[in-house]
Amino acid sequence: MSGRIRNESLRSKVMTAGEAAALVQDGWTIGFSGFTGAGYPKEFPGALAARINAAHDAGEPFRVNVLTGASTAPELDGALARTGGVGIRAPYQSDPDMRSAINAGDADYLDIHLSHMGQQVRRGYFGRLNLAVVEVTAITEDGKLVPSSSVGMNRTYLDEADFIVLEVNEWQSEELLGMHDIFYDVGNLPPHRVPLPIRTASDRIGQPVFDVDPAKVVGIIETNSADRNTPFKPLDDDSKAIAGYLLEFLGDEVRKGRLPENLLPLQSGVGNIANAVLAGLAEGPFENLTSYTEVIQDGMVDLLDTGKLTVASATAFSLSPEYAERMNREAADYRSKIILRPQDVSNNPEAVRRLGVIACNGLIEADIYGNVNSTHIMGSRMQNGIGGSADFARNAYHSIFVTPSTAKRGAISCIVPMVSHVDHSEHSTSMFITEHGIADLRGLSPRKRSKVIIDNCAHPDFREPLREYVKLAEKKANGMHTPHDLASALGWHVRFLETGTMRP
Ligand code: 0RQ
Repeated sequence: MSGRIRNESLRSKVMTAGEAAALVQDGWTIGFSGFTGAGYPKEFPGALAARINAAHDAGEPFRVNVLTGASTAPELDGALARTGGVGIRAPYQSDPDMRSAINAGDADYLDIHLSHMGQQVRRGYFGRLNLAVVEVTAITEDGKLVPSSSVGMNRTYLDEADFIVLEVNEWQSEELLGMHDIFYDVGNLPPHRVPLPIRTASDRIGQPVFDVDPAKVVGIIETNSADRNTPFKPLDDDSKAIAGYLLEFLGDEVRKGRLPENLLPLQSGVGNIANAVLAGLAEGPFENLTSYTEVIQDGMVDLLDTGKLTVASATAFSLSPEYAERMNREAADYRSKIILRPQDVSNNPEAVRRLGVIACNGLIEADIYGNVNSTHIMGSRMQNGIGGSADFARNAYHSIFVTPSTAKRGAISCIVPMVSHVDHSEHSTSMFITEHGIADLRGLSPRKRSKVIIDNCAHPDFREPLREYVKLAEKKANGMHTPHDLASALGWHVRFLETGTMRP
């Protein structure tokens, strides 16, 4: 037994993952820890998948509802999705097998703003939370839980679940103790909410550990397994160009006196482009930056190392294997500069608005009037989910969206006449950036927006077809505020589905 379980009465609850999974009943709703490949339970999900498969082999029904912080890893989302035994999945995923289960209509996916998840669980929208399965770094002598590499929904799941299984993962550095900031009052439901006392990204307002009711803990599994995040792709020319335009824009705003020299707290979305933007900042002129974001990617660790970033506040790490090892080795040094918070604090609209966060997120497609689709391929097929993008985009000081101008080797234009699904409406978007340039939408009416989006952001091959669409729409529309030709507005998507390309 590892020395990580320091509370004597809890030590007696150690068991195997198989023994813990045997406690689960058909139809249970389980709240798992885990956020972008960090801090998810490593052994319990596999054992539960085996239990579900065995039930199915015996001709018995067995389904569980899977709630998490956000996406996890193949050992959790993948393993459970492959059983065909996932009922509801919420609030975010990015796993290929889970995506297939959702798009096959087998698993019911509820794609939910990450900051809203806590109140939805507490109000019982998913029914009773039967079990919480939470990875921790250690259990203290007085029975408190030291969080691991993500905080996510853990506070809520530990508080709300009938039963709790803990995984104590020795791979996580013990030096993480003190990095987390667990604020409890944010979970109060209306009309008992209190102001969130965050005035700067570096404010600590809570405690470093989770409280837990030991009577609810039914099992403790000891593990020693690494978090599994996908490594980032090497920076390509398009990502570097996008980062360049963003830095130029920020520099201009400082020169015009509209942003302070150290900018405002940065939020950077998931994905390779977001990581490239961070790499650009590491080489850029800005000093004393802060970040108030959802995940800490490799690029943000580099920024901390250069000293250009003074503090990074988030809910989880989303590090490549190499950077995760480094974080583990040097957690004691990073502890003063990194704060991991519950996701209803990291993504809290009140904090995002007060701090004036500069939000930068990826998209699947944007339309000529500024609406953004972050989630659906060709209107119907779920990619990942909205995640925290709208928690930030809707409330940010600048709401920037970045994307390559085309997808699928140029067959798809990411700038389209009308988005096939809306996640962020025109009212929440203020800038688009592609490898061709930046469309600054501030102060522009829809028709003026369409001109700058097409001229500055669309791929040159799609600019004329987009202008032709605008001409047609202006002729056919029943109003000139946001002119559309409803008969052909989604024609590009239809053409892609029929021919494999949006190109005329
Ligand atoms: O498909 O994987 O099959 O090659 O979508 O696209 O270009 O690799 O971009 O990794 O930055 O992800 C919006 C999905 C972008 C992400 C999205 C295909 C493309 C590829 C991925 P393949 P890229 P990224 C919270 C931040 C929502 C959640 C969020 C996302 C795959 O950013 O999930 O923002 N966002 N969270 O080929 C068809 C198009 C396409 C397309 C791309 N128009 N049509 N396929 N793809 N555009 C806040 C935080 O703080 C973290």
